[in-house]
Amino acid sequence: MEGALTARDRVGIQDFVLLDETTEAAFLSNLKKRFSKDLIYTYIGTLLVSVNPYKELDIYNKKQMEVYMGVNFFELPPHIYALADNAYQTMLTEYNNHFILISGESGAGKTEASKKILQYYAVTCPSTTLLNTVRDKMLMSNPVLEAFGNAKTLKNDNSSRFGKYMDIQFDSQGDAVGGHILNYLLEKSRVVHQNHGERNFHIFYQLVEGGEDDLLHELGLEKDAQHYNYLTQGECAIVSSINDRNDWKTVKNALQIINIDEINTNHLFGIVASVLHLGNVQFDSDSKGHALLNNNTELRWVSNLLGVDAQSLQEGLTYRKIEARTDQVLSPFTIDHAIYARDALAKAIYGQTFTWLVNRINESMENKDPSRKTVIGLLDIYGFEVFYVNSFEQFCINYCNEKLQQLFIQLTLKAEQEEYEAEDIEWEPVQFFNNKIICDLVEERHRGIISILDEECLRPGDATDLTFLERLEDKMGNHPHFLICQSKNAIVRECFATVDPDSRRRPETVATQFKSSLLKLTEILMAKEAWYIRCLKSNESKQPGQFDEALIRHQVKYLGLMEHLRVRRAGFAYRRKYDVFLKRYKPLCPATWPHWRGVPADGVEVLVQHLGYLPYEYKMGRTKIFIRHPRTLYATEDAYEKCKHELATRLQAKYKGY
Ligand code: AD9
Ligand code: MG
Repeated sequence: MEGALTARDRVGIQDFVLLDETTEAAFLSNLKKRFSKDLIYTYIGTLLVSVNPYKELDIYNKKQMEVYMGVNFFELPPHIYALADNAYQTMLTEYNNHFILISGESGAGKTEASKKILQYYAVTCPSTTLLNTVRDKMLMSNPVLEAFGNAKTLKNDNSSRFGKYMDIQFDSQGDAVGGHILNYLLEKSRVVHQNHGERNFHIFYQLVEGGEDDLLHELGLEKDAQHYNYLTQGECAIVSSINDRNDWKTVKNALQIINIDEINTNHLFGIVASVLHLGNVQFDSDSKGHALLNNNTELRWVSNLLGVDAQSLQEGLTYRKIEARTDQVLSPFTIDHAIYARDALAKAIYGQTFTWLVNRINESMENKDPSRKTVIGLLDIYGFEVFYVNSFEQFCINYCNEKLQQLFIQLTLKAEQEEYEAEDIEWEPVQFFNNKIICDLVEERHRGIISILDEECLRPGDATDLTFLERLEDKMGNHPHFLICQSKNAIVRECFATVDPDSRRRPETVATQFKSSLLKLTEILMAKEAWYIRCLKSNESKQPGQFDEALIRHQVKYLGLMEHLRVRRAGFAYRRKYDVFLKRYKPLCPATWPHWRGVPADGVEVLVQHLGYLPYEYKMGRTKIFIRHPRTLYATEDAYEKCKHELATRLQAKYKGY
């Protein structure tokens, strides 16, 4: 009977912690029920699970933002705005730094989530005209970085091909006063090669499709993507979900907002065009098998647009310079070498330009006010991906995802359980799969894949993909998680080392640099309070309303959501050191206000007894109080707000006459 259905029957449960049973089947059934009602968000405690709906939902607007502003987390239906607001409110009351880790596989909705959070802060934080410009810059950094750093892949029409960590800086009033972006390893190989069904970075198509006639004329470009070798390998220059012409306008406008002036904008498009021309440079072979340029036109455009000498450029593409004792000798390339040199140049130019853009964006968002600030960091990286053929990029991307999973495990499953033990809280351990073994396989010194790769790259002589594979098999063929045989990698060539001419140190390979940058990122994140959004991909065909149960079950499993739920359910949602808890809430009890003379733990016990906490609602640890449900804390917080208000009114009345 329809009328007898409870809200729980109709829309499922808003927080998995409240499920009757913690089986995978119950978990999936709840997720599915909610998804079918367009309820894509569900909590596990304060963790937000999000399922990609692949359709526009009317839940992201100013009105909705206002509903969630300053409201306690569990009082309203789950929403990404609630998580954003809760992190923000905690930052303001506790004056500490936070980060929001958004994870999930390629196409699960991470980038969309990070944009929604940024929009939330842009609209809801208090503002002044000056600060509005900082905000606009933060918002507009997105279309620019997406144009240059995102591309259509088989998994996602707008796939991030770089990792991004963005700090949003707030002053003590909660105004957003600045921002800073750290970017991670752009997938440069895409500039010169795309798999079937994939595209190059969006900006190339935007320029060719949307660029004004005058501009294209100046850049020597045809208004047709089919004309360019670097744009046609994937055979899908036109994508129905992408409007390159409109995006072109958005990007041009965004470049202005982030303070890239006209001269630099022209240089920027000149570089993009030069890459397209470079891709059309072709070589013939002379009778000795040496590479010759078959036509000078494209090369002249490149030299023109980059402002470099055409002769040197041509020599660079067809000869290797060998430094003899007193002289330079030119040794001719074969066609293969020439193509390799051409592609390497295109990738290097594009990669450097991307870094340049990130630096400009950072300058434009820089916080000019030196006073103290707190930050909320947003982490949106490339999601886990497995293709038919996987190369060095997938290795790096998936390694990055394993590292973040390790961080999640460290902070939630491991640290949480260790804390209960350290605080003498009675606890039944929850078993979980620790992926540290996989991270070690990749990054361990001397024995990990990256170390072996380094050795091969730096070994003089005849290192090839095959010798690398042999070394791997030699060293770790018996390792239970050795994955690598499937990778048809161009690794050794990709990893040519960058040498610092002033340094005699052993040069670092791309893989080692990436490993170090991830290590630094982990340190940045570990120093902050964490919030998690776990994005799930609903189906592989990007269709609205399709809930592919097997696909989702798989993600629930590898993201460790069931284990997280079990720890959350058995554990405590909130904990604070006794002195911190007492300092805040002591006005709520006559025995602790204005001063508690004994040790803080006793004061807290007196205080919570006075507030009527039931025994199962909290536990007293060695140094902290643990509170099981957030609603207990919220009731206390509400009482505190009321009490503060009454105290202020009383003080006002008292001093009115002075
Ligand atoms: V990747 O690892 O960068 O390849 P993401 O970032 O996880 O991936 P993205 O946010 O780009 O995925 O989402 C992919 C597509 O799903 C978007 O282009 C939207 O079409 C769709 N999407 C994702 N989230 C939402 C949403 N909350 N509402 C509507 C969404 N559509
Ligand atoms: Mg993305």
